[in-house]
Amino acid sequence: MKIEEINLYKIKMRMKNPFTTSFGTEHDRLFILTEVKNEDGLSGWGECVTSERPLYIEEFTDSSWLMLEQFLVPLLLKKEIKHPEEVQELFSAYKRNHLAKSSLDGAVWDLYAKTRGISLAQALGGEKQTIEVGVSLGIKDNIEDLLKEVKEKTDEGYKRIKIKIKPGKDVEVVKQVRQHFPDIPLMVDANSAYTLEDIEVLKELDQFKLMMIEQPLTAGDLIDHANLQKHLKTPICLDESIHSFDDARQAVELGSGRIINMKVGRVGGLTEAKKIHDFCMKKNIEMWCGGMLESGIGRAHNIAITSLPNFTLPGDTASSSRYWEKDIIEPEVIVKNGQLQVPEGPGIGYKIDLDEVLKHTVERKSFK
Ligand code: OSB
Ligand code: MG
Repeated sequence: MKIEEINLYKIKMRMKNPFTTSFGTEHDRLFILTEVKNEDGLSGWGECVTSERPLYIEEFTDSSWLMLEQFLVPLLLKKEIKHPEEVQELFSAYKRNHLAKSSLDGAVWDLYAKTRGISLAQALGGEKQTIEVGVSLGIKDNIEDLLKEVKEKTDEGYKRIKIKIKPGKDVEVVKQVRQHFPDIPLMVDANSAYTLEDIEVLKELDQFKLMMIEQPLTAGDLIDHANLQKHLKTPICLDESIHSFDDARQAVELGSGRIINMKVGRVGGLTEAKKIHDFCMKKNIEMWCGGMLESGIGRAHNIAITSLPNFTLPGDTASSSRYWEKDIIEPEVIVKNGQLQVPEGPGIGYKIDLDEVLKHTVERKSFK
């Protein structure tokens, strides 16, 4: 297929509820949608899962916009693509900028699946028809609000609850949640808010039967995590430390954690995500699909990758309605009893609601 046209949409969408992590609170999502068109006018869609500020990762929405328009779009436009794996190769000379790269990589994968009349899940080699998901709960000002939300989400059937923690809002918070919900599958995510100096606090978390503790230490670190894992019974799950296949390989070799949170954007796209998946499967490293407060398009990509067999633990892909008054896809993503059906239609398997996309578009650029 030939990439005849690429459209970038900068989108601003208000979240139903603000989301707080150890690095700050988000009220609005400012992100980018990418649309790639082939010679038949067929469109593939991707999402650049950046935020307005570089708090989770060094990229931010305006940096990715520049990266896309100055470097990545010119490389892809007018190219003849036989297989989406070529996109990663095409972008490889430019360093990092994985969220930007992934947004075009994902759009090309979607387009490729559509040209073949198969689902994106199928194109990736996924076989699951149903996937299991949990939900990620932000830091709350008071414990009552958190307990209420845990109850609500547990009643809705989510397969596990993840709560965000930070220094000063950790042991006591987890203790309360455990007292009220002794048996739910529970985990915590620190978003790299601790150092090895905090080892005693982190060890205290061992008493709460947590499934895992996600990214306790610095983003990018593998060595301190390996050291910490030796002192913890609770498995460490890596998020902000895994940006590539080589990171995953080295993390496994060093023993930096026992579980990997896969975010397709963070590793630069579906091709790299699949490579990491296959490696983890061989090495018996469990994994699950993380979330970046995506719109329906990013959510659809997450569902497709989660259909691969080594996504053995519930991910963070919750219902559209948890985040948005109205999502930009049809139908919306609906979780029932903690389960999602993997769509069988071509590509991402959801229709894009273009009116809704344009309603939230604050900047737009077309390349032909
Ligand atoms: O660390 O997994 C994270 C949201 C934004 C940035 C980082 C993270 C998160 C979440 C929310 O945990 C996941 C979601 O519901 O999409
Ligand atoms: Mg995380």
